[in-house]
Amino acid sequence: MTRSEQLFEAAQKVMPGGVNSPVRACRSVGTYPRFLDRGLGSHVWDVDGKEYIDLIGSWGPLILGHCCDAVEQAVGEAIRKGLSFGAPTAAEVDMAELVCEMTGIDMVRMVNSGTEAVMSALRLARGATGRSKIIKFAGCYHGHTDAMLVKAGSGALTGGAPDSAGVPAEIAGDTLTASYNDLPSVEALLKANSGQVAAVIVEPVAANMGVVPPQPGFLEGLRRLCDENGTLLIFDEVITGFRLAPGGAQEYYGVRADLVTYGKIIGGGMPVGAYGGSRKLMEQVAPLGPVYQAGTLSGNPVAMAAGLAQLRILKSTPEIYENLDRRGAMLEKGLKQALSGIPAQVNRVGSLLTVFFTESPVTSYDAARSSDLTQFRRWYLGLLEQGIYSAPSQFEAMFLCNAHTDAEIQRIIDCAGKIFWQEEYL
Ligand code: KE4
Repeated sequence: MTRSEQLFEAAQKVMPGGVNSPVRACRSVGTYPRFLDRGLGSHVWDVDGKEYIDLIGSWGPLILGHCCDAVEQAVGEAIRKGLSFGAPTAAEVDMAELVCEMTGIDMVRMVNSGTEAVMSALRLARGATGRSKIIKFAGCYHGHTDAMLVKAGSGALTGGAPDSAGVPAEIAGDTLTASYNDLPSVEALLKANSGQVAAVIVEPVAANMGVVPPQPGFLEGLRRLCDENGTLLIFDEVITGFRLAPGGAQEYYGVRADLVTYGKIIGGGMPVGAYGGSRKLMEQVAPLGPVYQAGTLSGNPVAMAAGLAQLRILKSTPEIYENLDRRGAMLEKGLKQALSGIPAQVNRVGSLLTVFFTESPVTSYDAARSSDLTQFRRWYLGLLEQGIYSAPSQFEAMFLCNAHTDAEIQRIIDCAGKIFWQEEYL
C-alpha cells in the first residue's frame, strides 16, 4: 500500500470523500488521489517521493510556479508582523490600487474565495438593478453559491432547477440557463424575462467544461444584449484574471464587463477572491451603500503579501505572457500531432488547454459532453504513470506556468504520444 493510499484511507474516515474539494478525489478517473508533499517551480512530489511535472498549479493560482522566491519572501516578511488584524492595512490599499490599475476597474473589494466573489457580485447586481433573475451558462462553473448550483429548468425559458441537494427551488427559480457560444439562447431568455434580469454571468473563456474559447462575436454580443436590456454583464475571471493578460479577459478580448470577479492568481496561492467594477456600482456596497457584504479575513495581510508579490511580477514582466502563449502553442501543436491517430480535439487559450476525446470540434458544452470518458481516463492514468500531474476530469483545464520549460513541454508531448499505442498503457 502506498503512503497516498494509507492517507486516503484515513482521510475518508474523517472528511467527506477524503478531500476538502470534490475534484481532488479523482473519482471520475477511478484511482486514488496522490497526496502531495511539496512543490518547486513546475514540479510537485507526492508523499511516496514520486516527482511530477505539474499541469494543475493548484487549479490556476500558481502562474509563476511553486515556491516563487518573491512570493515566499513577501509571505515570510508579512508573517513576522502578524497573521491578521481585522483592521485596514497598507497592503490592502496597495493591492486595490494595483488590481484597479491592471484591470481598469474603478474599485475592488477583497474576499476569501472565488465563490465569495461571485456570491457578492450577484448580490450587488441584484441590489443595484432591483431585479432578481440571473442568466448563467450550462457547463460554466462559478463556485458553489446556491444561485449558481442550478441547471436548466424544464421550461427552457423559465427558471432553473437545483443542481445540488440543499438548494431551494425558490432560489433556483431565479437562475436562467443559456448555452455558451449561443447568443440567440441569451436573447430569448432576456426577451421572455424582459425587465427582470439583473445580470448575465459568464466565464469569458469557459474552462469548467474543459477549455472552450468564446466564438468570435460572442462576448461582444453579450455586451450588446446586456446594454439593450439594462442588464449587467459579469465576467467571472477567477481563472482568466491576470492569466490571459495583465488585465485578464477584458484586455485579451477588448470587451468590458460591468462587474468582474477574481480569485486564484490574485492570491498567489493564498485564499483570496475579489470583485470589482465601476465606482457607481461599487459604492452601493456596505458600508457606503445598501448591499451588505463582509469578511473576517478579507484583505488578510499575509494573503495580500502573496498576491501583491505575484501581481507585481506579472505587471512588470510582460514577457511572461508571451512565454505562456508560446509554450501553450507548442504544447497544443505537439499534442495534436501526438494524438493524430485517435479522435481528439485540443482546445487552447493562452496557457489554458484541454484535450477532448471526441471526433468533432468542441465549441459548446454539448460537444464537450460528447467526449469519450473512458479514453480520458486512460489519458489521465497514462500521464500520471509517466510523471505528468494533470486534471483528473475531462471537464477541467491544464494550466501552464512560467516555470515550465520547453524541454518539459516536449516531454509532455512525448509522454502523450505513448499512451494510446504502447502496451503498458492500453
Ligand atoms: P473558489 O471558490 O474555488 O476559489 O472559486 C470558485 C470558482 C469560480 N469561478 C470559476 C470560473 C472557477 O473556475 C472557480 C473554481 N475553479 C475550480 C476548478 N475548475 C476550483 C477547483 C476546485 O473546485 O477544487
